[in-house]
Amino acid sequence: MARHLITSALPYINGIKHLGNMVGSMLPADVYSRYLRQRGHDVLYICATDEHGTPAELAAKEQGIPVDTFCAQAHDAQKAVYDGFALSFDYFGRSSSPENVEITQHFARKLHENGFIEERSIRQVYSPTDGRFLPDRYVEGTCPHCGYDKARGDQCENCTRVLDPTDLIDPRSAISGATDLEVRETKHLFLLQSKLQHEVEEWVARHERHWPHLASSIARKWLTEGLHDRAITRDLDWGVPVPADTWPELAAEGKVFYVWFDAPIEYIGATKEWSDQDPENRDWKSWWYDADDAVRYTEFMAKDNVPFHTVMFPATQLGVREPWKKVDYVKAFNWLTYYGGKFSTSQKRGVFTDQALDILPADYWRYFLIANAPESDDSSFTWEHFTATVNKDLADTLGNFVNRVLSFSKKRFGEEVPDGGTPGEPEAKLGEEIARLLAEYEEHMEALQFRKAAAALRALWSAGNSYLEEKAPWLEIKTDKDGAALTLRTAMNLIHLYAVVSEPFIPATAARMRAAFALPDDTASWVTPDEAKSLTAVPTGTPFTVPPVLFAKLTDEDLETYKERFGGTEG
Ligand code: B3M
Ligand code: ZN
Repeated sequence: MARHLITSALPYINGIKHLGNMVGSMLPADVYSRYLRQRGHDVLYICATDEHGTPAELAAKEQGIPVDTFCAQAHDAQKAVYDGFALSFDYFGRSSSPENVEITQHFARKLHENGFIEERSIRQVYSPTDGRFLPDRYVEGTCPHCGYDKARGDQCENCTRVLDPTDLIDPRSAISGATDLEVRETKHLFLLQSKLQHEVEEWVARHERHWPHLASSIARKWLTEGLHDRAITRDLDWGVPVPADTWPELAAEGKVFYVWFDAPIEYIGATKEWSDQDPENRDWKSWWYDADDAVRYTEFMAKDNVPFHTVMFPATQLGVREPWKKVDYVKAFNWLTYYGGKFSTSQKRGVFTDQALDILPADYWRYFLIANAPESDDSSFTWEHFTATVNKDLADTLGNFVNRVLSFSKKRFGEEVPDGGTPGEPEAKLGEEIARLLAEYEEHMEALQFRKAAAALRALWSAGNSYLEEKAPWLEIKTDKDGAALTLRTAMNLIHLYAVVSEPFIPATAARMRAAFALPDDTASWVTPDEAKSLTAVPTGTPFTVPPVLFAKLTDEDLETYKERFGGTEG
């Protein structure tokens, strides 16, 4: 038994996420956590909403409510969707928590003590009308290169040139449209990442060979470009305040830390939130502090988040000069596209997680998304592919098998698992096949190869179908009643095995399959390939019930309805 710390990238607070976000972070983290728990490991799966930053402030402003109220509501709304997806977080926290404030400030003080933070003056655009400094992207104006009149202060969307807000002609505030902008001098804290470059390089070199290529190649690229000193404070009302004991002047000016400084620290903060709810029994520090050999830490994220987790956050952790746990394995994902184009939150293109649950239960999505996760490359969501996969794998191969076996047995032998005597050659062959596929499934799960694990699971389901076709108990029963009983008893044992091993992917359906059998003490957490071979976990005489259809078959009409509602064309 090992201790596994698992985190998935913290979803930003403004708005419900789309399926692409789900498959690139939280869902695979959940599948992996469930698998490890079943295998008897001590698992702590932590996530949280990432609540600071300008977009949250602006979204609150748009709704005309205070930003803390906005975040509290938006947190609950996201949490409800994740519950709907059956994500088994041990804790889902909030980066605006007092715990995160405390630990973020502690990190900043330590970085300062160790000479990695410096105050520097910069010139920044100030909007008297808005009463605030404007981040670069909130200054708009005419591009000096191409004349585009909606260029942003960080970049011109039209000619893609990188800009400084002071380059813009006729600059205005993107928030209010105000044109009375000024450039003011203001002080900020800079994290001297350049001083940590070598240490980060060494740390990456020691770890990257265990990481998937996608993660290590991105880390390398960033290191090659060099780590630059970075401003880690902002002039905003909402954020972790700069601690007054260390920087009284900046604190008095109301400076807060930049959202990307406090967000990764919230992995630790949220663990403390979890611990603070039951301090007698939970010890957050044992997961994070001096835990190098005691804990294995796996992070899940989409590729755009990789630089922050493989380079910047490790730099922060190294600079603190305290033994904070660093990531062991970075599971990174490419993009899930919608008909080959971008899922887009701002353009409302694609399928959002709350909408998905309106249409079908979570297990349909969980299975489809993981079976098609953008692991080695981008992958594309289409309704055609989704409905075909649901029908073939879930409704036919798994659902139909379960229903057919249980209802036929009930009809011919009553509501208890029939006897049928000693297993023969076909059962032995099936047992071998099941053991082989289960070993394959375990191997892919341990290697965090989710698509391959899904394929092995599907193969396990198929093996049951082949066995059933071969034995054809509906014919067998006419000439050999015991033989048919043996076939059905064996198939029911497969159903129970499917319930156990499908749990990480389709937990609700797995529970229904397991509950079909009235087993006295059915706590079996996992079945090893060797145990699976004999197919005898559900003994003769066990009462069972026939569950309602596990997966509905989706019709052509359903397909047309989905395409019409969400748009199903190249983007
Ligand atoms: N919230 C970025 C994102 O939403 C960011 C991840 C934080 S992980 C510490 O993609
Ligand atoms: Zn331009």
